[in-house]
Amino acid sequence: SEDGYELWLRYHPLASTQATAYRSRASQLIMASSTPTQAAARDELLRGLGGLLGQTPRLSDTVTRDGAIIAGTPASSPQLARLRLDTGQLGNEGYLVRSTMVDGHPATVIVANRDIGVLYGVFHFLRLLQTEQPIDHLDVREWPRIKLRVLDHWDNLDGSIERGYAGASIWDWWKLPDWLEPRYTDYARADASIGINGAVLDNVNAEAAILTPTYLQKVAALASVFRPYGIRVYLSVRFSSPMEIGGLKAADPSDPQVQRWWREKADAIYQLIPDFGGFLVKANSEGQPGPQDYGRTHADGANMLADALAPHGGVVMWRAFVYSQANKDDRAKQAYEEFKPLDGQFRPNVLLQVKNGSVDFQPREPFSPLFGAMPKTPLMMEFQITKEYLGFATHLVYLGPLYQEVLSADTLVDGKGSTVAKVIDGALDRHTLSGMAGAANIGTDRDWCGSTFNQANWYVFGRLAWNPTLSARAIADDWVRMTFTNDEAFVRPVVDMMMGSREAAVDYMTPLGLHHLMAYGSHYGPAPWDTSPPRADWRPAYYHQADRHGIGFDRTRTGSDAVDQYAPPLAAQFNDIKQTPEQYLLWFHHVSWDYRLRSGHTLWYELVAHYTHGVDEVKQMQETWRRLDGYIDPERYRQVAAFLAIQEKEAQWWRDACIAYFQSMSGRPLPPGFAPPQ
Ligand code: GCW
Repeated sequence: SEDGYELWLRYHPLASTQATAYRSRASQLIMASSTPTQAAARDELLRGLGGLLGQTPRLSDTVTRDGAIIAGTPASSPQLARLRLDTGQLGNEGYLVRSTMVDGHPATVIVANRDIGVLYGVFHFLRLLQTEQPIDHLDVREWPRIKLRVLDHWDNLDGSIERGYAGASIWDWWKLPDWLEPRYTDYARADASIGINGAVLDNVNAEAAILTPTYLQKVAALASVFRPYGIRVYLSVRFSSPMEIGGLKAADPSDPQVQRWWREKADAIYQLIPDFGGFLVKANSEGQPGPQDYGRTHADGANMLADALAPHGGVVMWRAFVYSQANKDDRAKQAYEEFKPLDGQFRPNVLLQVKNGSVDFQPREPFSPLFGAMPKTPLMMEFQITKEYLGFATHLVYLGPLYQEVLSADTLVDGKGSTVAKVIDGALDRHTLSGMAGAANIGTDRDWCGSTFNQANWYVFGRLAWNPTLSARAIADDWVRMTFTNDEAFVRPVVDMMMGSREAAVDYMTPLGLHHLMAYGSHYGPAPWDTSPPRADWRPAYYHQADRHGIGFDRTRTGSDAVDQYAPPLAAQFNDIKQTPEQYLLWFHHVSWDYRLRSGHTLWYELVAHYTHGVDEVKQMQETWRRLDGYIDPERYRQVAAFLAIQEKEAQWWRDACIAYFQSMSGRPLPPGFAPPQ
């Protein structure tokens, strides 16, 4: 049945003409399977070819006919060694997929320096078939631009997931380590298929229990499932763990007893999990304990953990997501203020993990000014894949354009072209350690992600972590073909719909640079009026600042001066209302209702127009989908249709609620053309 469990790895039979052509290129398979990774790669290839082509190639030791596939490393395959292909640039994870002659026969080779590269190459080759690409003259050379490509699971040990909208945690802690769900392997396959090589298993709001021997056995069992797929496990750790499970009185990073506790804990972990990745830490943020509790800095805390992990090759991913009530002025400034002065103070095995924007995973934020501001520290990107602020499971919002917008943004810190992508892939400041993390959207729902289209967000995250310069549209195109069909009449409108979906959500939720208007707590639905949150910086009015005169957060030099956290040319641009891109207008400026935008219309008019346009876009998406009935299975078709209807209803709710509320501030009538019919 079409329940979405297969994700994009649907090896369903291809159209017969394609299949016939491909079969002649898959006549034989020469491929070792003596290591777990080799076996995983060979199993995947056979499974994929069997499903797509309705037949599997004959396994063989030598090439005896045209159309063989040879896959492996020069070390594991004498045939491949003899070809002397240039694998220099590939590193440990890269691969080649090439059409070439072997022993007088045309053949396809999948070659890498390490087994894991072969597995990645196999997935690439299968993708070419799934998307019906020509494979007669292949010359693919791929390697990841970013070293740590990690999913952060915000999974609690009781099985719930913070900001998870796809069921419970897929980690069944009760039955681990003795029962290994087959689902763990499918999870690893899906991750490996897009190059994800790390998984942080537990929530950043961490529980000390994860570091007890009982849980570490369970973690080790998961690590053993993931290992053949090139995925390392990491753990979120609670900074005060030495107190909670170690019996110490404090967790001060300068206390030798505390340092010893962490060293011994790290040693114990590596006894069980020799390739353990390291720790992720949320400290002194939203009530979590941290080094500042003892008057120490983030660097002191991170370095203590880094020293414990360093002998084993582990890393610390220290989060920069900090804000506090004490900061009355502007929450958006705090991370930069706390971390920038620490540049150069972190150990070499520490990465600073920075959310893409300076507030919190909003539908649109300018990139965080930390990117480019700490050249001596490897900065890791943190994206959110789960749609906490973007309609949870039901709204169709493809996040590729959001990720791409941030990655391609120019920080200008080192002249033109100093993009965020170049900061995080290490190219700009010559870091060898680099990383990109995504807060996962995965749960026990049959379709993993709560909706079919949410699967695309897991997919695009992985592909961009592998290469942050890829285009979101090209990735969407691959995903649609793999997930649904190669029929152009379906692919084109659906890709267009996906590409426009994020802007639609921005329009019906928070257009023109507005942010954090969501209901307190749930973050679902509009509540710009809500004064109930106990903290000022949790109240929407803190962000929108609407009054009789205007709306928007003044972050210019006459306001909070957050603009000066950016490189001087950008700071100047954002400081000037005339030069600020309108998509960030109310992020940086408090603007009068009658201010004229580039269109010549007033701000009030444009605000109403954007909200209305967002709703219209969703109606358009529904219209597109209505025309596509019959191209795919009825199960998935119907669910998407139903979810789009929910989205339309809620887009309308957002629009009406926000306009009504802001109208109570602006006192302006609805502009002509937008007034409701009498
Ligand atoms: O977006 C906010 C969420 C919290 C989350 C926090 C964080 C894991 O509302 O649920 O906690 O960010 O990223 O630490």
